[in-house]
Amino acid sequence: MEDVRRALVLKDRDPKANGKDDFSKPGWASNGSAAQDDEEGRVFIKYKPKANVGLKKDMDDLDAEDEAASPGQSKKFDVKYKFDDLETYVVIAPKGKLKRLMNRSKNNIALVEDDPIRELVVDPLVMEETPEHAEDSSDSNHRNLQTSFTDQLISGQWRPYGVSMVQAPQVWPYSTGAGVKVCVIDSGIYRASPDFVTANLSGDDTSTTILWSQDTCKHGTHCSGTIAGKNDSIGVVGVAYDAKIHSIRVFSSGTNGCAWSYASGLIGASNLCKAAGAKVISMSLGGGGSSTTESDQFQSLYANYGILSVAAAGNGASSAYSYPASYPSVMSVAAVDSNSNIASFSQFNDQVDIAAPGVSTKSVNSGDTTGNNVLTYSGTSMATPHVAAVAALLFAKFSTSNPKQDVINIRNAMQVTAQDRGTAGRDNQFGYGIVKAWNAYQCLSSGSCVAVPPTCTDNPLGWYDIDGPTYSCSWYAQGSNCATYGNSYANFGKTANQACCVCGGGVVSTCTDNPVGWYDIDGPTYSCSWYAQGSNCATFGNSYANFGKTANQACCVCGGGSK
Ligand SMILES: [Ca+2]
Ligand SMILES: [Ca+2]
Repeated sequence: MEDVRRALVLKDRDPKANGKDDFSKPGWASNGSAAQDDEEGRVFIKYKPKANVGLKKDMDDLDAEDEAASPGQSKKFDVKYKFDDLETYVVIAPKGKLKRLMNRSKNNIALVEDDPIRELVVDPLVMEETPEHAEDSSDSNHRNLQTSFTDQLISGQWRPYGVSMVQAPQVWPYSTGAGVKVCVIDSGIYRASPDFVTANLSGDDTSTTILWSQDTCKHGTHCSGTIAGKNDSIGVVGVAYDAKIHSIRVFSSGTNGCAWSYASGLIGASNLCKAAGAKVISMSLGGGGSSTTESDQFQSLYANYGILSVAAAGNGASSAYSYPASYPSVMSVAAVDSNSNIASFSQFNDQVDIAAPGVSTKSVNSGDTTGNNVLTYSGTSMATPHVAAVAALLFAKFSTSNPKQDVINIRNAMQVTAQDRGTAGRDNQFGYGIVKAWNAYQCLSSGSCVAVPPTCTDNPLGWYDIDGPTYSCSWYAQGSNCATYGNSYANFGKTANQACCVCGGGVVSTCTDNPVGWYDIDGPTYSCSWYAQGSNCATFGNSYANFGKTANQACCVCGGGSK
């Protein structure tokens, strides 16, 4: 039954029905010269519903044929990951062999795209160690309109200016982040630092040699210290000093283990964060290539699991997008200095959500056994954990039995109560402004920051244009894509301007999925978006109930909901 019901809709979803090879988008895949066929490619291969067995068989068959032709010389498909929720393999193989697979297995393949590089987002020119202590506790930092903050040395412990700027001390009488787990995907953590509460640390090793509890790069430890440096008489105090840190080390190569990783590594790490029960994922990293697979992962974590992902906007001093920050489901964090001015390096674009302190930020120094030899770094990397930690303060106090609503409320509260800077209202440098924990706390306490479901949604949800899933409403919402292409490339009977209200042309709906984020008993793939496609609602809408509802009851967009 399973195979039948998924197979029934293949015709509707098959991009070949449009006469186009949706999965031939990567330039090398369709245009590569013969000379490039021997180069290795690393790609996501998304299979069609339930087509994983067929795809794997085609890979195995090709391997066997190549081995027969060149015994001992052939290069096999190297499967790095299999992400069941995303129905995706991550595969390394010569590009020529990948093209042969795409041709042979085209009935099984929904999408092939490159697995892009992700790097740490710290400015190496402004790293310095700060061993000396100078007492300064003159600055009380209690007024919202205040814009200048200083590092204070209080009873032997630094209270970095950023901790004061984000209003953490005002919230501490009510929440210190206790019980909330923040997952830090980075270069590991120096677990032995006396400035961490060892019992609050956990992690996952990504190999037998890449241990979460070590950090030769110092970056992950610095970010973790901003979140959960112990409140004592040494080192620094973190924004949410009782929060738990779950460390996943994805950077291990290059000088000091401080080089790059892949989007697929990030997806794998984020799955470990989810499994560990994290409410927040902090990612002080990014890269320029967007990925449908990676975007889908963070959207799923947000909408289906109530996990807030926060990432660095980038240090390129340009308007370039950086991913994962620039996906709509991820909060993109810009950096400001101790005077609340934008950092010269901070990237600016229409995906920036919020700003936080990230210039000359003091935090824990990996390898320092005293806890007092603190390290000063600058970067949107340093801004990111400030926002993650503010979210932890709020999750500790305002979590309910409805995590999907909680995450919407908490993100909304941080954005609407941020201190506006730069151009009045939201702008591309600061986003909504500088995150302020006490403002957000008060707003949530009063009930006035509870987010109402959006009155306007993409219709149909999950729409993408005739060239395939890459060209979704999220894609059209970026830059000038709507203005340039919004009336072309219709699909599912609608153009982007008609389908995608987020980019200004869409349909205002008074009907929302209920509950938001519903999916059927077969898992998150079979969401309201999936049911909204083709004839899925009509065919399957009364079966596969989950969360006490069928698709027709939960998904108004496909005809069964609370219109
Ligand atoms: Ca401390
Ligand atoms: Ca502004």
